[in-house]
Amino acid sequence: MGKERWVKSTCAMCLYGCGIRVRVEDETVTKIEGDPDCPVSKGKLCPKGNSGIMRLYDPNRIKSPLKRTNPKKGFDEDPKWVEISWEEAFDIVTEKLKKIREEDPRQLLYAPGDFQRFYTWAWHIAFGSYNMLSINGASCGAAHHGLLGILCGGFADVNDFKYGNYWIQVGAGDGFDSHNTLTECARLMADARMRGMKLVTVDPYLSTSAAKSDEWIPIRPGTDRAFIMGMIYVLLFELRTYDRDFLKRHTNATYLIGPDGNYVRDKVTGKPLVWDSGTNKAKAYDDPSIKNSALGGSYKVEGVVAKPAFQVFADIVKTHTPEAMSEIISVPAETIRRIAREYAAASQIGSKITVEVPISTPAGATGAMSKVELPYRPAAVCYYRGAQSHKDAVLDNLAFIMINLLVGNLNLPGGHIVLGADWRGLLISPGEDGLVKPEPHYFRPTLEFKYPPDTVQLEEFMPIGWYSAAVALEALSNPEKYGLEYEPKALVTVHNNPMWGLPCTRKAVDIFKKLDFILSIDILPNETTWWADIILPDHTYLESYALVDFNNIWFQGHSLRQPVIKPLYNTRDEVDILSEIAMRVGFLDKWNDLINVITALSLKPQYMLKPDRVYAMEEILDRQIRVFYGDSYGLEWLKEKGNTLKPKNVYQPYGNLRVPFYFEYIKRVGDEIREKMAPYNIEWDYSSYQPLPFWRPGPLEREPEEYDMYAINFRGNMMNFGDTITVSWVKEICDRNPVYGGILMNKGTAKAKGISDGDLVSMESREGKVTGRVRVIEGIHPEVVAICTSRTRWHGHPLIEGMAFNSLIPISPEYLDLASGSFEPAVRVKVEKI
Ligand SMILES: Nc1nc2c(c(=O)[nH]1)N[C@H]1C(S)=C(S)[C@@H](COP(=O)(O)OP(=O)(O)OC[C@H]3O[C@@H](n4cnc5c(=O)[nH]c(N)nc54)[C@H](O)[C@@H]3O)O[C@H]1N2
Ligand SMILES: Nc1nc2c(c(=O)[nH]1)N[C@H]1C(S)=C(S)[C@@H](COP(=O)(O)OP(=O)(O)OC[C@H]3O[C@@H](n4cnc5c(=O)[nH]c(N)nc54)[C@H](O)[C@@H]3O)O[C@H]1N2
Ligand code: SF4
Ligand SMILES: [Mo]
Repeated sequence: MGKERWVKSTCAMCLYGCGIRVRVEDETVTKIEGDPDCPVSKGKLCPKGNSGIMRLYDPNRIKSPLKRTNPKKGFDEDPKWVEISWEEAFDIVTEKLKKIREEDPRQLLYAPGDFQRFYTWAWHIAFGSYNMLSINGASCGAAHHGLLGILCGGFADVNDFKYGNYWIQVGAGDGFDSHNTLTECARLMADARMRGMKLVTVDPYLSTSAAKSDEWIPIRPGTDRAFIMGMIYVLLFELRTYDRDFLKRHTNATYLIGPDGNYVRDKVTGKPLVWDSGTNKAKAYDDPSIKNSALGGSYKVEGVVAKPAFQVFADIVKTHTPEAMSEIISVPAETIRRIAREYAAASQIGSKITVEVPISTPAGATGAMSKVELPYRPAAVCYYRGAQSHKDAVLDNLAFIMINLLVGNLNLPGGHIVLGADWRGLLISPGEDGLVKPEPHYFRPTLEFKYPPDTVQLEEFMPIGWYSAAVALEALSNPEKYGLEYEPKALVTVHNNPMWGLPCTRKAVDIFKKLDFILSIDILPNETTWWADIILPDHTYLESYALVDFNNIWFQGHSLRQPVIKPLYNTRDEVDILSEIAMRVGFLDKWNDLINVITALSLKPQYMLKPDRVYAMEEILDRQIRVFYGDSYGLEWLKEKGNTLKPKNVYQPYGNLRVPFYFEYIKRVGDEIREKMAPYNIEWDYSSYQPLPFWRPGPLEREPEEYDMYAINFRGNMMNFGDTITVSWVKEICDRNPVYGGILMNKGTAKAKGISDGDLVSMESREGKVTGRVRVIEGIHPEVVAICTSRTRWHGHPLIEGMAFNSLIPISPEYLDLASGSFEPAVRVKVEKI
């Protein structure tokens, strides 16, 4: 054995960042372990993290800049790559992008995807374009992130593992497969289950979570909001169990709503009014003389008949009986009732608990703890992509927010924990009318309305929306309809695979075909790089730097990624590449400026990047660390230490500010944008700018009957998107696991269709057709076929063998939510034996 050393670093085999230690022998990586000093990984890693060696040593890595020599593009056209020098590559890229920037910078489309270096998501803004062709965020959190931002300045969420006793998991893989940091959540979930926490999973497919639950509720895809509305009916009308004190003191549920759906305001002060049933008078919401603010009833105030927001909601809920919802979701009404009863009982409304909480200061966590008494709400609903990323995502998210708010469990021990995305935590500041200030866009300011729009994703029309490439597919297919007055000419992708990840592959292909120039900055060949003119190879995470602070649940601080060996090939750091291009094309000043703001260098002007120099990653990080931790620290200090993570307080961060129960802000924003767009006669759907949730059928319910099945796809714990299937060790395990193996179909359904395990079938939707092999299983809803993400990759890398699942997904206004930018990722199909 040669010389051995261990290097601390941070995993990047998924978007999170567990602390790792890496063994290097003779300049060869021979083992990756969890770093015992990292409070997230605590010395353990998930399978993806363990397999990182094979990412580094993947023989298919892009080893030097590549130039396409076959000008014809298509999945059946070999690009005929030739290796070129960095100098030649930069010359070509510079010439193309310079011309475009001089002509009209909006002609650039950008597709970023690096969650560990979020400032790369803003590079195109420095270039002069806001155009986004990455689907990241839009296909999972288009409405989720925005609504949590409006609720309490948040971005993501999870239930409280530590104190929860009853966890309802709807369309999410927390603790088992996906969503929040797997290593950490699997450990916390196991501890909670050992402690006796009950787990119920609502999922059309017997996911790992469902398999490990006390109860699995197989639901029809895209109908989860109806399940939740049915539960709410039971809470309000059958059990009459909800946290009245929380609703009155911490939300706007008592604010009076007029017939127009707006707050009824005091004529003089403009403050929203509530009804004081103690004195039978309307009073300003913050009037200290209020004896008992009313949640129910109807009152004549300021010349109109007004109702407390809670009553307005109760009136909506009235029609959502468990019987009515049962038909929609294909789950018995009695199950909805029983789950609602269990949830209400487990919530322990009115109870308190004394817990140890970390002491945080505005500068960050201190590491010290203190004891506090807090309301105790040990039941919560955890939900993510499967539950709410659908056509009606705004309404879905409102329903899920409501089921948690009703028992008053928001950011309380045992309850539902909303989190910020990075080192800043929740973005909480006082807003209007006693509420937290709505922050629909965590990462960048909202674009103002503008016609004609600048962005292909029509961001200017969507004040609470995500920058949604799904909307871009629609707009670029119908540019005149939306007033787009230019055509995109180039695409730059960075750590992103839009040709795979975008829905409606046919439309993605149309866009790619029309582009003059595609640059991909990647490490491996994939569906997107196949279309590139130039590929610039990045280092892998084991060869590069990053200061990781993304979306940590219980800890605040940073974890350092550093090279554990010298780069194996003729590769360069992705950020260095972006800076070099910015310099050559002539917008380095703007790019450095954005880095200053996004990485917080601007907090200490002496560390800000100057406009005229390319800074290497090491230099940027060294400055960042000094800004956060003081002048005498820096990169060398953190290389030894690995991380600065300390426990953070997640409980009751909103203090005395209220959170919305009635999302008056969403309604108001909808009214405003409708008014701004009216003069331009743009065909647009404003119907999801709602203050409260309700059920209405979506496109899945409207498809022709011949498409008799629902197709969905799911992540497995081996998968990071479709990405890790290219890691040979992961691939080997997946190949042995039948549920990663093909189109999963229920045994009874297969029998009725004359299909057997292993049969080749076609799967056809209104939009497209694919073929694949069926795996017959018991654990799936009889109307559903499910495919693991690993099998939705189909091209580019030798280890990939799957079907272009996304080519089945139609995109048109019918399938889009034009408030959030969400789309319907489930699809109605017919499945036939070939
Ligand atoms: N291990 C791992 N972790 C990850 C990622 C990863 O790829 N791998 N990706 C990250 C990203 S970007 C995201 S968006 C999240 C996604 O995190 P999750 O939302 O947890 O992941 P999904 O597998 O997309 O969906 C969760 C479950 O929803 C189910 N489902 C599908 N349709 C429906 C439906 O209509 N109703 C219900 N109730 N369930 C449905 C699927 O069967 C699946 O079991 O994970 C993040 N974390
Ligand atoms: N069929 C299907 N489509 C989906 C989803 C799904 O579950 N199924 N999920 C949707 C969701 S929620 C999301 S967020 C998106 C995710 O979509 P993407 O972010 O596009 O997904 P990835 O597969 O992670 O693609 C990232 C690409 O980055 C490259 N890469 C990996 N490591 C590095 C690196 O260190 N440097 C560089 N420069 N490149 C690297 C890999 O080649 C990989 O193909 O997909 C969406 N689309
Ligand atoms: S959860 Fe993500 S960051 Fe942690 S070990 Fe697994 S792949 Fe790596
Ligand atoms: Mo995602």
